[in-house]
Order: sequence, then C-alpha cells, then structure tokens
Amino acid sequence: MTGTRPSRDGEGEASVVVQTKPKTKRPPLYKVLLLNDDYTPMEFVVHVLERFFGMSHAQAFEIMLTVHKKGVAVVGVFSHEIAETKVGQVMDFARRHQHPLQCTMEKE
Ligand code: TYC
Repeated sequence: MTGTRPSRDGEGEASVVVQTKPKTKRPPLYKVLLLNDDYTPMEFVVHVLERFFGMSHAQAFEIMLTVHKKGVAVVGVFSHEIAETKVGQVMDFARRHQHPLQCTMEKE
C-alpha cells in the first residue's frame, strides 16, 4: 500500500509529507545449472532434462550438447524452493545411478 511519512525540513516546526513508492517486492529467482563431466552418459543427461525439466527430447539433446561443449548451462529459472527441489531430484537420481553428474543453483 502507498504510505506517507511526515518529515522535518530543517528549521522550525514546518513539516512536509513525503510520498513513498508502493513496494511490491518480487521474490528472487534462481538459475539451475547443469555441469559437464567426463563420465555421465549423454543419454542419461538427456533423460534427466526430459524427466525433471519437462523438456522435449530435441530440446533436452540440445541443452545436453551445450553443457558437453561449454561446461555448463542454465536449465531453468525458478523460485528458491522449486530450484532447491530440482537440484535435489537431479543429484539424488544421478547418485542412485552412480553417475557423477552435478547440478547447482545460483541467484539470478
Ligand atoms: N561429457 C559427457 C560425455 O561425454 C556428457 C555430459 C553432458 C555429461 C552433460 C554431463 O551435464 C552433462 N559422456
């Protein structure tokens, strides 16, 4: 809601009213990053991107190749809670399949 606050302006008793901006703070967003390694099979990474990030096969293959060539790629942008959940799901899935795939998040 818009607020007002009285403010002393130097000498005497004069007071001015300053209009404050209505503050609607958007929650911060977090990038989820996938990191390259030499051992995780390409098909496994494609599967992860389809399964946890809702990508089509073609989209997933493209992003997997970007990570493979460049070392890292953003695979999605989410609220803190959703980003944390995605990272956890990917790390858990990779560990269960004994692949060293790494997934992290960082504030946008
Ligand atoms: N570099 C891996 C390979 O050659 C493939 C790979 C791609 C691994 C993306 C991880 O996030 C990754 N098998």
